[in-house]
Amino acid sequence: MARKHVGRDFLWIVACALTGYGCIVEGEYLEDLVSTGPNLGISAIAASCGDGLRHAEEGCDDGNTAPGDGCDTSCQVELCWKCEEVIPGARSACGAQCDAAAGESCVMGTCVSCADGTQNGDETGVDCGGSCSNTCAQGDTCGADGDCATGFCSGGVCCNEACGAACVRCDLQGSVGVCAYVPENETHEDHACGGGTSVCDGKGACKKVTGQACAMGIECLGGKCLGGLCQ
Ligand SMILES: [Ca+2]
Ligand SMILES: [Ca+2]
Ligand SMILES: [Ca+2]
Repeated sequence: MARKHVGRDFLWIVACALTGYGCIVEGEYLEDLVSTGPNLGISAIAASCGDGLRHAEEGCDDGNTAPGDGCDTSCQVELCWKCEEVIPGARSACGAQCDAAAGESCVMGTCVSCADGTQNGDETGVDCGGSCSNTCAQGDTCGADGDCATGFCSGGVCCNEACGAACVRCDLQGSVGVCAYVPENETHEDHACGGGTSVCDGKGACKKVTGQACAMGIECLGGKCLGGLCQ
């Protein structure tokens, strides 16, 4: 076998003994050589994407430059596809890795489904929420009411009720999924209780702290409004 390297790396003049189907030169299968002689092939081949030969700089070459079939316009393997050649360097055959019949889709290069036992894709819980038809159970994480079997997503948790009052929340430790009172003297900034002027009273209401302007004692955590200020 003789080989002469001409110019840049992807242009070669090649001579090699024919295998009957082409030549293999340094691991690359050169099918163009078949037609050039009964026992000796001589050919000048400019490597290109879409020529049906996977060259070293190509992740695949399926003989075209069309995308969507596993090997893209620049001869790189597309996400969630696998491309192989029977002979290294020959034409690539590509197959999709995701099983569409089993509900799998490709997300960021990974096959995901609503039945794979893993939280993936846009699921808010394991195989639930997001674009899955399954809704998540009470206490599971969520992004919208529609993610939850209960129909209520509050504070990122599937809740037993809407839980929208000032000093209740559904994600308190020990009662996740159940709308419960925020403990006394704690704040709930998401529900506009806090900011140094008010705190929760432990019974679901937001009250003003000492020194804040008031009209009635019921506004104040201490229960007293004297001289226009909470005591
Ligand atoms: Ca090629
Ligand atoms: Ca292609
Ligand atoms: Ca899943």
